[in-house]
This record gives sequence, structure tokens and C-alpha cells, in this order.
Amino acid sequence: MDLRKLKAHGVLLLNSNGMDVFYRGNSLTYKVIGGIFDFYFFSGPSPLGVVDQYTAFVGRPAPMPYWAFGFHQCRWGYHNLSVVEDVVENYKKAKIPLDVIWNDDDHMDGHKDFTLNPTNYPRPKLLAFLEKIHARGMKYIVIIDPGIGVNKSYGVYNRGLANDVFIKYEGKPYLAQVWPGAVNFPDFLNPKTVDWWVDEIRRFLELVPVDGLWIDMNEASNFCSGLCTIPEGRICPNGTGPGWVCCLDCKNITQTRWDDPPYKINASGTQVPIGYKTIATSAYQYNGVLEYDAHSIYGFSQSVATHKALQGLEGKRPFILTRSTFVGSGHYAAHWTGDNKGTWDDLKLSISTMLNFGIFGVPMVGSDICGFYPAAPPLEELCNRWIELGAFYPFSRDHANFYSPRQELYQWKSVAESARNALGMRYKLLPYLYTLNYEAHRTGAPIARPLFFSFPNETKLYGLSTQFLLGSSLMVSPVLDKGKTEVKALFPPGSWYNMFDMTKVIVSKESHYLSLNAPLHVINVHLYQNAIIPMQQGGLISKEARTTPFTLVVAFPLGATTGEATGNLFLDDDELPEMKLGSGYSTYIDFYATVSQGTVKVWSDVQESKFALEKGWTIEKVVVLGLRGIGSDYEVAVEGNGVDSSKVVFGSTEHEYTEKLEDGGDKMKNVMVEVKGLELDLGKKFAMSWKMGIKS
Ligand code: MIG
Repeated sequence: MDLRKLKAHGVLLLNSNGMDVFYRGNSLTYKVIGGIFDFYFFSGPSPLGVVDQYTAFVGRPAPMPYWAFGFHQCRWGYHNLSVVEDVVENYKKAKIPLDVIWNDDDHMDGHKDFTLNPTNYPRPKLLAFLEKIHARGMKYIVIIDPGIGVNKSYGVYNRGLANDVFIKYEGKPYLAQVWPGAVNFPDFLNPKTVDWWVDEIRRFLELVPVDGLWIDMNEASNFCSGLCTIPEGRICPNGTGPGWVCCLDCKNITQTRWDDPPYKINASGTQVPIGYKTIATSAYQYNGVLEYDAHSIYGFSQSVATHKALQGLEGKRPFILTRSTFVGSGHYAAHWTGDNKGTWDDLKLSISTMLNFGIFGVPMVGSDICGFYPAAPPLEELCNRWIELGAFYPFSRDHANFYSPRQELYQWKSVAESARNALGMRYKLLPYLYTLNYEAHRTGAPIARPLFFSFPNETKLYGLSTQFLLGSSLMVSPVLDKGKTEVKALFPPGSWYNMFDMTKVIVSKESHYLSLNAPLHVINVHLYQNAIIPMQQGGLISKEARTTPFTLVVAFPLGATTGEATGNLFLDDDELPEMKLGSGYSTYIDFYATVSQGTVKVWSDVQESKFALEKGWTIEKVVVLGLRGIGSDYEVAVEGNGVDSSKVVFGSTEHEYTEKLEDGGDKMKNVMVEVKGLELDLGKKFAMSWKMGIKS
């Protein structure tokens, strides 16, 4: 996407060959080593227009289940089930939200996909554990790698061989090495392979009722390079050295132009062959497709096959997390940004990477919170700041390497407090995040967006990668530097309300930086004017949080005597494969508010009320920000439903500006009106109004 002279457009070269891409600010150069020049231009002219046009073409972002927006805890090295149980218990004890617990390959038997280690993860105990956490609404996800262990006593491999599902080299399955030792790679372009894969996942779900699958190493990553054979008389891996050292007998393949093309792309640097530590580029996939041509879609093809399996077998909305992506991957899977480091630099980088993937049509994205590779300790301060930022990644997961010190959020008192604070806000905002997922699915709009998406005319914002928006109206301004208790944040013009203390507001006349207070436990999140945000009470598991009453937060421009605000809310049964209206299990609500001639009105319009009414959701509170004067004489009317006015409490409070105002402005008060004690049926239209009397 390119944004210049206030207009955005997009360019796609749909090509799965190796390439270098150079963007030099005003030119884009592709150096492509094969395939065809299949170019597409998306005319925008707004950033949202570009992603809408782009995702209409490559596939709309996948709908995610509600719980996927909860918090996830993972690590490599949960040696046995007791450790996992302990982690879940500790989250509960520390009162830190947790929806999903993950296993890396520790649950596997000899690193083999779809197996359980009988000693460390005995099936009956694992099933009992899953029954327990499922009853609470929690979920469980495990990893799988594409490499299938070459092992005559391994059913997955034997059935794969029998069905001829693997990528070939000179007529034989191409031999590589990953964690199980020698492996073959399934050829997901082959329909037979897809059938076999669906069947293996079916078998696995019978073994363990997992709620999603994590597909790793699918670039594909290979510990060896070239043409390999299993060494005779030697055990590989022999169990003493680290498992990632190549122990097969391999020779380089250099004679072909597919392995040694004249132009060296910057794959793993330009000094190594393009087949380095992956599938040899002169191998063949289904129907005579050369690996040289198909290399970039290996992970994509695995996402498609895995999605087919989960959707078809369970009839449920799949959750898949993939490391390797290609054009269109967002239609099938979520993405994490791979093996980052526990450093302040990688904390910063996570923002631009996340924002890019939003633009690529993969809006469900996040980085390993607190970092995957351990950096020089201490981690404590960094981990505080990382959860404060990571609590607002669309996909929010703490994950660590096998060799890292433990870094679950409860490991430090300070991190636990920051986590309760930041994730506490996330869990109140779940209905907003989920509605953004619906919008992403409908229109490609990223969940986390660069600021220029909402303010394309503000050229100052174009290069900003230290703050971002959730949807069009929530701005997150994290601390990204060690030892800082302030954050310099850019504020586009308008009124911005602090989400943690709504009496605080920043009014900006033109985009400029302000210094915000940000002590260790504070993350700055601001709500923009003209918006209505649906919130709930939060909780420790999204399933519970989802049943609590709603609050609507309405933000007008500060002190406006005429103004309007809008917002929306999408609700559905998140187990349904599709996310859409018309299913009988979904509701869509528009919220509106106006202030004009001293009268404030707030109302809703409901499409397909049945689902929301069945669920019994209510609105308990309406908060209106930015008004002038003191409110009185409220009136609430709900279509077909009375309001017990004896329970309703109407109040308005005046607040001084507490945040710094750089460009002066008149010292107007921020009046906040709260209408509490409501029991409005969310599924029914309502309308309320009151008068504002300006005190002189
Ligand atoms: O060679 O499964 O990016 O998240 O913990 C490492 C072990 C393989 C790489 C993934 C990482 C995961 C790790 N995997």
C-alpha cells in the first residue's frame, strides 16, 4: 500500500517464486526469479478502500471464535501435564485473565505429530484436565509441524506412504530432518494429501479434543539442505546433541538452474543456495509443479488443508495459527510473528509487523509477549511493558523458548498487576474487538490499524509505528523504552478520552506530540470523539465476560453544542463456521447519539434481534463524555419494553481538564453524564434523551 498526496493505492504481484522486493519511497522494484508477472492494482483511494478491494480479491479475513480474543499462554518446555495444570491454576490465583492454554511439542511422543507422550501426557489425565477446563470455558491448542517422522511403527507415516502423499525427489519421498529426525513433507497441493491430512486430524481429535491447531515450521523449515539419506548404522538424531543439527547424510544439489539460479535472492542471505534449510527447489509437487515455483505457498497450502479439516470435521469455526503465510492466508488462519527476542527493539518492531499483517489481510496477528528468545535479564520491566502493549494485539499470547526462564505473567508481582490492568481493559472491550473481527471479515478492515487509516489527511502520521488504532476510534500509546515513565504520543486533531479514567481528555487542534504519564502499570488507551463503544464488565474467561451486562460509552467532541457519535456491535454464536447476519444466530446493532440545542439523544437500531434476546443481554449503563453543562430531565423509552424508572440513576459530573493542553484552547469543563441502573434489553431498540442546562 502506498499513501501519498492524501491518496492510497495498492499493488500486488501474485507470484509464488523467490523474489527480492525493494521499496524506495517513490518506487517499487520486484526482482523475481520465475513464474509470471501477474500484477493487480487497487485504486483505493482511502487506505480502507485498498484493503477492502485487496481482500475481496485474495479472500476476506477468517472469522475467529470469540475465545480467540481472550488471552493465550504458551511455552516450549511444559515438560508434563502437571506443569500445564499448575500454569492454569496460577493464572486463576493471580486473577489474570486466561482463555487458552497451549502445548508446544512437549505433549508429543518422540516429537511426532498427532501423538501423546504416554509418560508425561498420559491420555486419561489429559482428557480429565480438558474436561475440567472446557467446563470453565477455556480452550486448548497444540502444535503440529508439517514434517512427518519416517518411522515404520508410526501410523501417520505409514498411512501417508500408502496414500502417496509426500513431496518427491527423483520418484522417492524427499527426505528432510525436523524434530522427529528424518521426515517427509506432505504435498498439500495434492488432493489425496489433503484427504489424508483431514483424516489424520479426525483421528487426532478423537485422541484429544483440541480446540485449534498451531502449524509451525511450515516455510518449510528443514534442519538439513540438499539431497539426504538416512545414515546407515547411525541413529539420527542420536539424542545427545541439540535436535536441530543436521544428522542425515546430505549432498548439495548444484547442477540445476532450480537449485542454483543466476540471480541470488536474499533468502537466507545471498551466500547460500535458495534451497538452504528448506525443501530442495528442484523437488516436485503434485502435477509436476516444481518446488522452485511453489516454495512460497507451502505454509499457505497447509493452512488451507488444516482449515478444511477443522471446519469439515467439527462443523465449528476453526482456529489455526500459522507461521508461514502467503497472499490470502488470512482467509484461513491467524498469524504470529515468529521467533522474536525479549528485547526493547523487538517490542517496538512488533507494532509495525502487526500493522503490516493487518494490511495484508491477516488481521488476527500478534507477537510472542515478553519475547521468545531470552535476552539479557532482567525481563521484569520489559515484560510489564510487553503485556501492556500485547494486551491490545488482536492475537494476544505469551510464548517462550525451551531454554527461556519462565515468563508467565504471574511470575512477577509487578507484571501480574500490569496484566490485570491491561488485560482487564481488553476483556471489557471484547465485544468491540469481536465486532472488529466481523468488520475485518466483511470488508478487510484491519483490527489493529496505523493511525493514517482514520486520519489519511494527517501526513505527520504516515510513518508512525509507535502507536496504533484498534478499529477507527481506540488509540494505544505504549511505553517502548526502558526506564521511561512517560510516553510521547502523537494526537491527531480532536478530543481523546482516557479509557481508564474517562474524566481525562486531551483536545488536540492539530496533530502533535504530547507527553503522557505512564508509570509502570499504566498503558495509555484513548477513545476518539464521535464514537460509541460497547463494553462489558470483563472477567477472567471470555465466556463469563461475555454474559455480563453492557455499558455504552459515547464520546462527543469536548464541549460541542452540536455533535454526533456512532458505533456498532456484532454478536453471534461463535461456534458457527460462518460469521454473518441471517443465520438466525446473530444480531447486529447500530448505536447513535446526537447533541443539539441542549438536548442529548442516544438510541439504537437492531437487526435480527432474536439471538441477542435469547441470550438475555442487557445494557446497564450509558456514559456520555464531552458534554457541556449539567444534565437533567432524562427520559428513556424502549420499544415494547418499559423501564423501571425507580431504579434508574441519572447523574452528571464536571471535571477539570487534567491532561496537558499544548495549544491552549478555552478551559472548558468535561461533563460526564452517567445513566445507571438500566436494564435495557440489548436486543430491543431503545431511545433516551435529556436536556443539558448550561450553568453560567
Ligand atoms: O525450531 O516448536 O517459531 O514458536 O516454540 C523451533 C518449537 C520450532 C519454532 C516456533 C516456536 C516454537 C518452536 N518452533
